[in-house]
Amino acid sequence: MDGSHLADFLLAKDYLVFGVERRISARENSNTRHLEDNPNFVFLTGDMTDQNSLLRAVKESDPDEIYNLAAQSFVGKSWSIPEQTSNVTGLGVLRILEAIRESGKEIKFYQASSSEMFGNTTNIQFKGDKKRTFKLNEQDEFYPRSPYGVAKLYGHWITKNYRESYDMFNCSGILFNHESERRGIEFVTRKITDGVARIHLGLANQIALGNLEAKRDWGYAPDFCEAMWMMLQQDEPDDYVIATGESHSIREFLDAAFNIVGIDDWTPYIVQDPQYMRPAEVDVLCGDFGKAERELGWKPKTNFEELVKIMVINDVQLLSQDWEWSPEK
Ligand code: F7E
Repeated sequence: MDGSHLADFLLAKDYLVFGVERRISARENSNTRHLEDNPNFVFLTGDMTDQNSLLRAVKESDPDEIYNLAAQSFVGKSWSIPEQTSNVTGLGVLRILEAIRESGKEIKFYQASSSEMFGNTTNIQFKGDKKRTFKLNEQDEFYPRSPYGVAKLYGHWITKNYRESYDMFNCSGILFNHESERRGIEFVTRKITDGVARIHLGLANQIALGNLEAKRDWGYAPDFCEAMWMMLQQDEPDDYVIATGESHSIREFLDAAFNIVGIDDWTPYIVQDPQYMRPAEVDVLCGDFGKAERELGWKPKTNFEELVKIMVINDVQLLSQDWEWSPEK
């Protein structure tokens, strides 16, 4: 999702963009299909677990900027594949940093850090006071709650460490949840908007979900990708929280999504399934984007209601056209 939005953004700024793609037998390219005929976009084959492929990607593209958006990014699955998650999401960052060092060039580097690194911080720091919304900033402590969060924390610290050790231009964006019509179907927002569209069109009659009480700070991915670029245009590298400053529960997301198709009471359509519960949950996340606003001049452009509307309408349109993903399309 982020790679395709960032590519669109950079291409509009006349960049020549190289996208590193991992080889898989069934290529899922619905988010990048529109880039294939663009003469300013080039696919390279690489893998975050393969140091030489990253060295070659840097050599072939000879870049001025590198954005690392690669990860095993699904928190829920990180308990099933903890080692692979650590290797890709954590050590993969080290491999890119090493490839940059090997190139001998000054290459600006952006690392996609995550609000999942804060994990349980809100509960610990604010003693679980559920009546208030606490906004986390760059100074708050990290307390990851999943193998994914732990791996992201490694990526965050190695990015900072190489900045300090080798004077590299490395920035981390601590991005809170960000979604779009290109979001993978396994993430809760898209799972809901796809399910709502199916229910609206008579194609399904329920959505199975896990914990409905969790609260997240949900922004719009294209807004957040602009912040990534802004970080690399600064004189000095630094780390920034990127968020909307608003937190909503899964229940509130359901309210907003069903409301768009004219359904007020969604309870008959939702079932709770234990398989979607996590061994350790992050109850609430809300970010303070004050530093990004002051130093980068960034703030979110799309609010929660607009985000939900974009996603629901897109899913209704996709399904109305009998759109079904297949590798040939
Ligand atoms: O879960 C709850 C779930 O999987 C959000 C990634 O981009 O943002 C994302 O991580 C919440 C959790 O995203 C279902 O328990 C309930 O509390 O959409 P999600 P995430 O885990 O917050 C961060 C910032 C990243 O860095 C990650 O890469 O929703 N939830 N029922 C469910 N979640 C899912 N996936 N499926 C359910 O059925």
